[in-house]
Amino acid sequence: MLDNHFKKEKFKKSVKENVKMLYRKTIDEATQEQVFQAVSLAVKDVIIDNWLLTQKQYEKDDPKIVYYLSMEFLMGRALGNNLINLCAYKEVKEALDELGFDLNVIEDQEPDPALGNGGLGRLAACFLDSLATLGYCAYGCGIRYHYGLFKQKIENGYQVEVPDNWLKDGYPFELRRPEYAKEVKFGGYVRVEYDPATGKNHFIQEGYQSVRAIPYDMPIVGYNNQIVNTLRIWDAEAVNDFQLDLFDKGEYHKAVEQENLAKNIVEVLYPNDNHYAGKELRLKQQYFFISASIQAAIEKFKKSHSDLHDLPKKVTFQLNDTHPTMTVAELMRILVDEEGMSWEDAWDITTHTCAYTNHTIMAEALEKWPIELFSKLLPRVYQIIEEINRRFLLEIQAKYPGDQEKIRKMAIIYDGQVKMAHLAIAGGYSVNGVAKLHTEILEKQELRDFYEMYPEKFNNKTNGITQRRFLLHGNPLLADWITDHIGDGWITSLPELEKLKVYADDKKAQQEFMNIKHQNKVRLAKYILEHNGIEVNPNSIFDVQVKRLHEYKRQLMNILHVMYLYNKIKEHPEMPFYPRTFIFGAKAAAGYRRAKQTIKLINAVADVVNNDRSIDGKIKVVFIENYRVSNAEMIFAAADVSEQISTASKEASGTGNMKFMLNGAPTLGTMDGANVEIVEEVGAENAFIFGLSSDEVINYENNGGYDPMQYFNNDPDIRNVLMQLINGTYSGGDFNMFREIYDSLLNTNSSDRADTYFILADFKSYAAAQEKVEAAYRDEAGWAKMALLNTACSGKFTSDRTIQQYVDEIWHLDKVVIGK
Ligand code: 4GP
Repeated sequence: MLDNHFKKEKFKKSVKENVKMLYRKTIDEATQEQVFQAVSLAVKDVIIDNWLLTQKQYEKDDPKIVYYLSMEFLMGRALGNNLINLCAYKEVKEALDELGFDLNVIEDQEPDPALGNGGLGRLAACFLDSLATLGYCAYGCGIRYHYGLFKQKIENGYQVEVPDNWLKDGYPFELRRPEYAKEVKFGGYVRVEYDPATGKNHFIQEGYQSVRAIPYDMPIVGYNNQIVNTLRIWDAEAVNDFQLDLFDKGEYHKAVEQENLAKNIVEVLYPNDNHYAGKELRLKQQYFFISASIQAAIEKFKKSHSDLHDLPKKVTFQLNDTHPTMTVAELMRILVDEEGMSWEDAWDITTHTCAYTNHTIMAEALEKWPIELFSKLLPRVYQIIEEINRRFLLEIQAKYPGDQEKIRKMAIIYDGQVKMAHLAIAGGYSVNGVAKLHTEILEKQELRDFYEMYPEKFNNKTNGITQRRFLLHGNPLLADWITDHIGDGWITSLPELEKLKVYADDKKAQQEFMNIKHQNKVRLAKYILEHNGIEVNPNSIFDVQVKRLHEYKRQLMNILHVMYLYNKIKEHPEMPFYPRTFIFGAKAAAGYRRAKQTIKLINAVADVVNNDRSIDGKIKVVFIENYRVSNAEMIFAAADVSEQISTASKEASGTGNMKFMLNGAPTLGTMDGANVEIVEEVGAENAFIFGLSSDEVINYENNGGYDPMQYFNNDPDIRNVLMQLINGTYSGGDFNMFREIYDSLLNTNSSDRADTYFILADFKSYAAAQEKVEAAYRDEAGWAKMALLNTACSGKFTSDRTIQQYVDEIWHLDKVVIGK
């Protein structure tokens, strides 16, 4: 549907007008950044019409709403994506050409809104895209961090974090909505007032500090359906009127504190992935956005409904991991304290409105807040959680009389801590994992007691990704080729890619497919040369591992394997070897020492290997600086091999694996997370699987018996590589630079189990799988077929399928069609 605003002449005119209005310039005087702003404004204008239309339709239909509550939304750039979903990309590209600008360059002016760390934040962004595209009424609710995830610079091989001031030039795709501001209260104490008329106690928070939460709305454009949903992110401002009052009373300190609270609360995103740091400010952030979001949701509900008992029919709160679990208590507080409802009714409503998604089984990610901190910051909310806990324990006792062990393991408050996952499970009607294997592990292992008690709450929703961003926008050559062969149905119905299977053996199709891959590799090679100064050969195998840096993801195993290959080439210069480019991209949490050392090691190996003329460029190692959504799109399109090598059982799902598959890169991986389902779809013969199974890993973890020393002692290749960590080979003679990594694998003097992530156990099967990759790649037709089949079989992994399952099995939303 080509909106008439995108008729070229009209669009050009409005861009010129915007440049004039915004900058008092003519278009030929404007900078690329100014043109970006002007173009975005012109696009926003069209979006706003659809946004209004959508709002009207929602008012008319009164559909059930899902609030997707998340501390993170890793959106990536909006301009290109909005044009894609408005079906106006090509028209706008032409219009800009005629004005003398290149749309790609204009897109590059946009900061990458990085309000998330990795997996769960990017998943939230894909989900919003699918919700709008499928026509469901959804709000994303989050925080407008003034600084998103840091920018990564590599200096002397080390990661350096640079603040990401993404708002500095103003962000064109947001709308400030002060009329919907909410007050959020922290601290103070609770006064109880007995009302003899009703016989009820009233709980009144006093002596608190508060901040004003101001929503900023970002449009979420559905694909070709005129639907525009909303991502509502909350900013904080001081509550000014209160302040004056305090000044008058001489409470200067309190006024300043309140001002600071507002300043600090939304300042920065915590840069941790799969990890809980337990900072007070983080708890404040959680309550801040949850309180504001839930207040707004209830207010909206009450505008068009009279009975709050109907809330579960019209509203669902989906908790993206435990970070938004405060929802359970905040909803209870509003229903009981503000709406005067009985505890029982309020609990019934809450437990039919909240649902929880688990994204990790890493123990260090479990949120457990110290009671002292919690109760001081949120006195009333804490009281409510105490009461929820008291009743929950009675329920456990009724089911398992006399079983103290169950109470110890399941209590919401225990051992001086508030356990957020337990609250989320007790307070919600659904608990889901994000891949089949992950959900199974939750049921059998991590959340076993809860599964036993509430089996009906548990379900699986295997993750998915949006093909609109990661194929249609990120890989236009392949997107066009697919559309030429099977039509464009795949854009909204990814399983149609299956129709490509008939081309798997077709020589011409194979050649075209690989030719596109080649062009994408050339595009990436150019980027690498410009950004890293490293020349890579587009005819080499592009073997790619891009994701957050985490020990369980085992980037370390990958680079140790590179060291091993390098040793082999040096020893046997004559051996046949297909040139490889090992590409890494990863940010490490700022305080994660081991992860940062791994980055240094990768860069140190790159330095040695890339500069060793004697190996004829057979191996190149590239660490792509500042990996993020925008360069990810280009990287997936150019990959030959997708490295998904986490220790089995540790990666809940993975979503990068799906993006590679969609773009025709076979998986080299363990049977972990969604890899299992990828292999199910594409067939084991079209993937390279290796390593311990998740059962084997869990068995070692539960029963012991793993000894990495055995591998070190018995395998000279492994020993050789490990010795190179401490003999100066990659550190200019410094024996200590990588000592800690060495120790972590064999360890001898720390309390952690040596080689926690089973790198040495899996090393040789990984090397063998890598050999198979090389052999397979030499068979050109065979490889082309495999690559093509990966794309053809990736239909299951669209987030449209995931969202439809959430809708059918958890949310029960109503479909909305504009104009109906
Ligand atoms: C991630 C998981 O590590 C990843 O496997 C999964 O695909 C993703 O969530 C989305 O479900 N977890 C996190 C986290 O991002 O911080 O726990």
